[in-house]
Amino acid sequence: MPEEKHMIKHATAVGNRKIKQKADQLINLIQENQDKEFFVCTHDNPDPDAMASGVGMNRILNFLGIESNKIWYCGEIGHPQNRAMQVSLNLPMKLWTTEVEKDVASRLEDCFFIFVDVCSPDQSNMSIPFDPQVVVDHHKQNPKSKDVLFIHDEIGACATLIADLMLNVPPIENEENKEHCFNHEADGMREVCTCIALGIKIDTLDFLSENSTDYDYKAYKLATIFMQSEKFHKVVSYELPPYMFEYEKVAFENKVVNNPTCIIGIGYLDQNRGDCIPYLADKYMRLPGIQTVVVYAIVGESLRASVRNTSSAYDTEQLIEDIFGAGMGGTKQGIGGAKVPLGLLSAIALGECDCQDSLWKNIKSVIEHKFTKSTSK
Ligand SMILES: [Mn+2]
Repeated sequence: MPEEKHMIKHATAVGNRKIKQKADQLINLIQENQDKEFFVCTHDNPDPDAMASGVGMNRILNFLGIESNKIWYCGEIGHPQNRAMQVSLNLPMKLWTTEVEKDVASRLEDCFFIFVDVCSPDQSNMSIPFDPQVVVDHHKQNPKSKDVLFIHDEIGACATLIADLMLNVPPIENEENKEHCFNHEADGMREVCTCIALGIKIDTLDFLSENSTDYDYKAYKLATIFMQSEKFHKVVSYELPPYMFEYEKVAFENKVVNNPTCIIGIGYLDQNRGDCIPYLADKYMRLPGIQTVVVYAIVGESLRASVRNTSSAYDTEQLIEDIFGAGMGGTKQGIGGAKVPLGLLSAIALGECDCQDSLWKNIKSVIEHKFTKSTSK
């Protein structure tokens, strides 16, 4: 291991030319704007790749002398694994609010936006409304604004692009030595490596996703050499709150299995227990023969759902649209979700009127009907 560490210290890149070409531009742009306030932002409901990319981008900024120690997001960090990552690594996730938005809007020319793992405020999963100056992303989409430095390759994880950028930042020389951006001995770098390893592992589904590449594997291997193994494993085998086990029972009793599909209505969930939905959706995908899962529940004032699909018989995005309506959800490689505000009916969901049972029954039959209709097209 020590030998490997020594070797890595002088490693220059993950090797992706698309990134090498953009690294200098990024550094110049950051330096030209060093007097501005930097906002590193990611998509709504950040996942491990989004968080890792934000952490790595902050390291680059700090290395270049820019103060930036937050990762801005909207939505929530809901999935228990995502929360485990935020908590065990003490990540500086910062919720974007209307107050922040007003404040920023009043001095927009003094602000510099960097988007990671998302490319444009026009996307349905990006609620921070300002156009970024820099985008680092690995998804298919392109930023709408032309006036943006777009650092992009369609590979397994955004964290891979970020690790590659870190390795491409030229070292800063002083009398004693050369300081590298990707220096595992620097403050906080072991946490950065832990995040990058987690982001890549989880976003590439352990390198099984269609778009994962050797670059992802190289960056992952590099990060794992310096990561904090204990924290890494704590996130990989994340703890589950006790209520998860209770809702496993509810799901087991309510499931409608029709191989290869499975749909499960959970009923009403407390606002802070919405994480049951993606958890159960992932779990039911492991039932033999199942290729499509929809798990839904009423959470607070919305109907929320998680969708998983590996079947080529239906398009996941279409399935979500058929059931929940256009613009109500999103998907990426067969993993998706939806959130439909209940509007007027919220009063019932919140228990202000006495017909919670019938509201649930009606919603359940509508969803099941639409699901059957969409999957038997
Ligand atoms: Mn990603």
